[in-house]
Amino acid sequence: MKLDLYVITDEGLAGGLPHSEIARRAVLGGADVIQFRDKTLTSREMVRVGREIGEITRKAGTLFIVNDRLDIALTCGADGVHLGQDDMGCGTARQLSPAGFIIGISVGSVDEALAAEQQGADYVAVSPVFPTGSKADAGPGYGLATLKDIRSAVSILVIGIGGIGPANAADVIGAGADGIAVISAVVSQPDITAAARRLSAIIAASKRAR
Ligand code: TZP
Ligand code: MG
Repeated sequence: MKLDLYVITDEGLAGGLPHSEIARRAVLGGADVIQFRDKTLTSREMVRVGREIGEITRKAGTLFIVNDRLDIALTCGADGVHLGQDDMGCGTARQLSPAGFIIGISVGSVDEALAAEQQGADYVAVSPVFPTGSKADAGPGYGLATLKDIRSAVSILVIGIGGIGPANAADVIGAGADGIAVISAVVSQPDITAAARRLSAIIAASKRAR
C-alpha cells in the first residue's frame, strides 16, 4: 500500500472549492491517497459527497479514505477509514469492516502506536508532527524525534501529518515516515495539481536518498 502523498480535503482551506474538485485536482497531481474530511456536513451529505469522491479515486486507482466515520466509509465503498483517539476504537472498527479494509489511526506516542498496531491498524499517523493552523485543537506538534521512536516501535506504515510542506517534507521522510499527509501545502495552493505533483516528487526523491 502506497501512502506517499496523502491529501486531505478541506473546502474552507481551499477557498470554498468543493471536496470533489479538490480530489480531482489532487489525483491529477499524483496524490496516492485522498482523505475526505468534513466536520460540518450531515451524514446524508457526507454519503453523497463521499460517493462523488469515490468515483474519482476509483477511476484513477487512488486510495480513498473517509475521516472519522466508519459508517460513511462503508456506505460510500471507500477503501478505508481514518480514526482519531476519540473516535471509534480501532479494534471495533476492524470487527465491523470487510477484509482488506484500511484502518488508519492518529497517534501521538509510542504507546498509542503500539496499541493501534495490536488492534489491527494498517497505518498510524503521527499527528501533528509540527504546529499547524489547519486544525484548531491539533496541539504543538510531537516533532521528528517522536516520529522516529514510533517508526522504530511498529512494523505497520507510519505517516506524518501537520505543518508539512515542500520545505520540510524531506526531513519527515528522512525521519522514517512512509508518507506525508497534508492539507494546506496542496489544498490551499492556487494550483492544487501542481502543488501535489511537486510534493510527490520531493517525497520520491527523499525516499531514494534515504
Ligand atoms: N490532523 C492533525 S494536523 C491536521 C489534521 C487534520 C491538519 C493538517 O493540515 P496542514 O495544513 O497540512 O498542517
Ligand atoms: Mg477524527
